[in-house]
Amino acid sequence: MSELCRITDRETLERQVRRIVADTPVVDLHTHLYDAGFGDLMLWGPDEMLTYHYLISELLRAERGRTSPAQFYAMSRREQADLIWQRLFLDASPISEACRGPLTVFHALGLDVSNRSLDELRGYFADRDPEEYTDHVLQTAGVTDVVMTNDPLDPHEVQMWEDGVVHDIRFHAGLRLDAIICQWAQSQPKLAAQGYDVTPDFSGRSAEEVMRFLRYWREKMDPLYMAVSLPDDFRYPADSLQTRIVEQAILPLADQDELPLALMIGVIRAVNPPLLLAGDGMGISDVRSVERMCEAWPSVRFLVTMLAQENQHGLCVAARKFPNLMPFGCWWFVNNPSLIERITRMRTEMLGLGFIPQHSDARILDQLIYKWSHFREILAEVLVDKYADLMRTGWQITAEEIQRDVSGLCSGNFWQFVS
Ligand code: HDL
Ligand code: ZN
Repeated sequence: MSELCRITDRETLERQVRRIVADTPVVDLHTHLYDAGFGDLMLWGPDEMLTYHYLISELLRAERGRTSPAQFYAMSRREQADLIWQRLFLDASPISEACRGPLTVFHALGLDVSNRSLDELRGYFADRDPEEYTDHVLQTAGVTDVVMTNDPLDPHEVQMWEDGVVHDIRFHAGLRLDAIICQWAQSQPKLAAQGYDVTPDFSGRSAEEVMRFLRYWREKMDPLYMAVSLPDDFRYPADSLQTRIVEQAILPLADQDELPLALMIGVIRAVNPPLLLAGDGMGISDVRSVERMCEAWPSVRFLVTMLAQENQHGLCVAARKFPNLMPFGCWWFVNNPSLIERITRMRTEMLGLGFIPQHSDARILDQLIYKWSHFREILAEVLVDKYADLMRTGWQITAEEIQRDVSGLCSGNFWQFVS
């Protein structure tokens, strides 16, 4: 190894790691974003950011006894954003992670938040061209590619695909399965109406017909993977309808068509229904079910993230046992600095560099800026400590090796796993 590239002191190590982590482009493997080709499905700008469902749930707590969920949702988007800005940013310091996010975005865009004028901030976004702004946000966030969430039973989105939507190649499809797996009662009639021979109890030719339906949409969307959010009580094996659909249609398709399967496990939908999208909660899930799927389907590649912090250690242990299991991201209710740090430290200690540390779950384009800058800060600090631990043994690390490692975490591990 050449003398020139050895890092011999912590100060140099910190400088190099922070630079590399800040500058290394990422692939965002799970988002709810759409590019401008999808028209009104693309969400961006301050009012959309401020009415992110994470902020809606925080607003409704602050508004208890004053504004009901129904009253809030009856407001215009602008009125909702004005109320959230007033209550969560002006009437109290915006220290929650969901509040800090938009401020990070405004700051990264060079806007001055010190006078706290939402109308002035709105002015920056007026007349922006969505495609030009997309380039600016991706470049500012250091994101090269994102994976969308594409539901083949969403009539609005389906029409766009059927009409031949021309979309941005940086926005890859993720074939979403929740309507099939988790809402079969509602979806079965829709599939039957499209000519698929499927039954309410998933009997007869239902499994092969669901596979035929998903293969149609694989052709249409060219997804990088199939994905589903599963409830905390999902079990495998089990005699539940949900598990039968997974066992008889989804896993065989993933296996036969070599299409990776992303499992996001632990959501409890609508724990408080009037909150709508903001009303989902979480439960502790069963890692043994993940292990049994990985064991029963060794050639299927499973991307797995879990919603409960209590499941993160078990997921790391499971990943040590099953090479076809790739843990990813700090999802939703664990996407907070204190938990991201704890989870990422644990993953490096148990999986080395063999995991995908983060995804954004962004719903609004601008969020990419804060979700990734907040994460990069934490990743850098974890890696500095881990490389410093190595250096104390006499092991010498180079900037080139750090770049190699960080590129794997930020994109290489994902491309290698799904290709
Ligand atoms: O099921 C999912 O993909 C979750 O990410 C939900 O969409 C959730 O509402 C969310 O946006 N979490 O960040
Ligand atoms: Zn999501």
